[in-house]
Amino acid sequence: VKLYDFTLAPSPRRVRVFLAEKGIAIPIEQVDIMRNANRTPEFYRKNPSGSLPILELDDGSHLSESVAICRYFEETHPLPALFGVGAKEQAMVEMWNRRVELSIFAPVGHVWSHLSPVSEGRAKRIREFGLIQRDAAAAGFAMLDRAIGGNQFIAGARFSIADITTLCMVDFARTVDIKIQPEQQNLARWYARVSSRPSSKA
Ligand SMILES: N[C@@H](CCC(=O)N[C@@H](CS)C(=O)NCC(=O)O)C(=O)O
Repeated sequence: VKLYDFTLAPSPRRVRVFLAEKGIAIPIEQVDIMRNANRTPEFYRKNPSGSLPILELDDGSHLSESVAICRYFEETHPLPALFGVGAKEQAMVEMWNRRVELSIFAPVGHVWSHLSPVSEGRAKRIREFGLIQRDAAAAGFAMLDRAIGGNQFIAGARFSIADITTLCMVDFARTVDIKIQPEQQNLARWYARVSSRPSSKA
């Protein structure tokens, strides 16, 4: 197997952190998406959407979507369980992972695309849309802070892919100046806990 990755991008990082938590080491090839190295006919054959991460399997087939890739490794290396254990916990992990992806990660991505100087010239931008998405991301941070409460991890007592998604989102959000607010102490404690794990360096 081989992972197509771009170190600076948050989605492939989700897979790198997941692999680090599992103790799995695989070959990694960098693809510079800022230079559109992913927008080639050859690359579209690996993933029609052209986005990273992509996992190349030994039979020559390709998997994309970070969660699908993580699910593959959850099946091949079940321990430690990162998608929850048992019906309720697995559903909680799914709930939080989707919630963070759809209601926070996506707006942060839109802020990057529509407002960041780094993404200027890549695609049509609408400043007003970016500002609305910035508010949506901020509301998402407040929601997360309320939800975490005194829990150790996003989906409850066990570290999961929902923590990985949130970690990668929070770090990426910082690049567009969306930060954990001083009053969001639950979120701040969670961030300190999760970013001190060795996997966060992946
Ligand atoms: N839902 C996808 C999102 C993938 C995605 O948006 N990847 C970005 C990097 S974070 C990318 O490759 N962007 C470059 C492009 O689309 O040209 C996943 O989780 O894998």
